[in-house]
Formats: sequence, structure tokens, C-alpha cells
Amino acid sequence: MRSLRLVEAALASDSLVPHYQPVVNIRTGQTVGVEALARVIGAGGQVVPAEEFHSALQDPSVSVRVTDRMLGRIAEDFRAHLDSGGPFQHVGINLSLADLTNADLSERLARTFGDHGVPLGHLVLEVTETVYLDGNSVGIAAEIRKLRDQGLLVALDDFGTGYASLKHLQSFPVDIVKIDKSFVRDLPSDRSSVAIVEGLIGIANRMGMKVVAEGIETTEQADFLRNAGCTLGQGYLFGKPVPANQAAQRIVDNA
Ligand code: G
Ligand code: G
Ligand code: NA
Ligand code: MN
Repeated sequence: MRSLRLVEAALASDSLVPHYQPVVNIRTGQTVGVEALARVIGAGGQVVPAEEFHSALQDPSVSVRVTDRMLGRIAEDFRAHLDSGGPFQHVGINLSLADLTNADLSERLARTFGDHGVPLGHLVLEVTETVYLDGNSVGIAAEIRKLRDQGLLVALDDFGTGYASLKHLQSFPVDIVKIDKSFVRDLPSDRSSVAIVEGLIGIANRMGMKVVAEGIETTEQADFLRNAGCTLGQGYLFGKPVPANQAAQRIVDNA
């Protein structure tokens, strides 16, 4: 309830904005993309803790409006990024079940990105396994195929945390697998995390999918993942989510 009011107010005052976290090639250190994460900016300019509004994203009508707002800002920010000769090529957005069952999604994507002259090939749709589990999975798979035909990429998010994860790799169109941070956290000392992560990387690589390891916080974790055949990573070691202007700054600093 509190969370709903917070998001409603943030949408009304235009203070719900994307922050961006880098996705890095862990072999070269180069930033290859960013993930957009919704943030509410408080009256004093401070970032409201994300937990305070996440439950509102479960509400279908709120979620669809948040996605609309996010898409508009992302398209705008990415246009500016391309205009400044920005080096990375991809931006990810998190979608909920409500977004994927909204009949307008593909038109909204095409229109919003088209308006800013940003080709849809730059967009990654991040979808969690629970979206497939909670919805009509056949209908969702068909919707995702339709979206992919428009040229964008699909990432299976928080991979490994859902029921029947491996079945999803087989049944759904997926370009990128994002290994959940709960498996990365205890690398390299925890034997079961090691076995699971090595297995997931091997399966994804052999199926021709890209793998992003999430939640990398230490150089030991990054070293382990590199040796295990993972090329892409995300986490506080490389960068926290930051506003668009700082995302560009940081990346220029790195170049
Ligand atoms: O940084 P973090 O606490 O924001 O994100 C927590 C959760 O909120 C993650 O599971 C993330 O996928 C989700 N989330 C962040 N931004 C968005 C958004 O714009 N839309 C949706 N549907 N979920 C989001
Ligand atoms: O969309 P997804 O559920 O994957 O959301 C990613 C979440 O993980 C966001 O809340 C983001 O802020 C958070 N996050 C990103 N990098 C790290 C990290 O290195 N460590 C931890 N603990 N959380 C992270
Ligand atoms: Na995500
Ligand atoms: Mn994730």
C-alpha cells in the first residue's frame, strides 16, 4: 500500500528514473552494456531504497506504467549515449509478467525506440524464470518469439532459482543466461556453488547462449568465473547502478 503510493507519486512527479549498472567483459574489462534498474528519487534528491517500492511492481497496472516510463527514459538516454559515440551496445530492461501479457508490448517497444531512432537490436529484455512459471508459458513463449523477430535480445534472469530451470532453456527462446547472484556469492570456496556455476556455464556455452554472472563483488569470484569459461559479468566489483550522466562519465573514465 505504502509502496503503491510511493510509485504513484513518483510517476506523477517524474521522479521514477532508470539507473544503470555496467555489464562487463570480464576478460578485457570493457563495458559491453548496461542494465537499467528503476529508482525513485526522493524530494531531497536522495535515492529511495529499492525495497520500499518493489512490491508495487507486482501490481499489473503499476508495472505496465513503470515499464512505459522506463522505456521512454531508456530510449532517450541511449540515444544520447549513441550520439556521444558511447562504446557499449546494449541496454537491458526488467519485465514483469504483466508486461509480457500486455497485448501492446511489441508496438510500444517499436514506437518508443523508433521515436528516438534507437534500433531495437540494442535492447535486451530481462525476464525471470518465475514469469514463465506464473503465466501461460506457451503464450509467453509465443510473445517472446514475436519480440525477438523485431531484433531484440532476450535474457533469462536470476537463472537457477526457479523450478525446472533447465527445461526453460530448452523450451523458451533465450539469447543470454544471467546466473543468479546467490550462486556467485559463495565462490570459489563453496563446493556446491562451484559445481552448479561450472555446470550452468558449460550448458549455456554449448547451447550457444551468452552467460552473464551476476553479483560479482570480489576479484576471486571474477577470476574463478573467467577460468570457468564465463565472459560477461555484472556486480559491485565493476560498478553499482548509477544515474545516466554518471554511467557515461564512468565509462569514459575507464576507456
Ligand atoms: O537494484 P535492485 O534492488 O533494484 O532490483 C531489485 C529487483 O527489482 C530486481 O529483481 C529487478 O529485476 C527489479 N526491478 C528493477 N527495476 C525494475 C523495472 O524497471 N521493472 C521491473 N519490472 N522490475 C524491476
Ligand atoms: O534484475 P535482477 O533481479 O537481477 O536485479 C539485480 C539486483 O542485484 C538489483 O537489486 C541490483 O541492485 C543488485 N546487485 C547488482 N550487483 C550486485 C552485487 O554485486 N551484489 C549484490 N548483493 N547485489 C547486486
Ligand atoms: Na535483471
Ligand atoms: Mn538477476
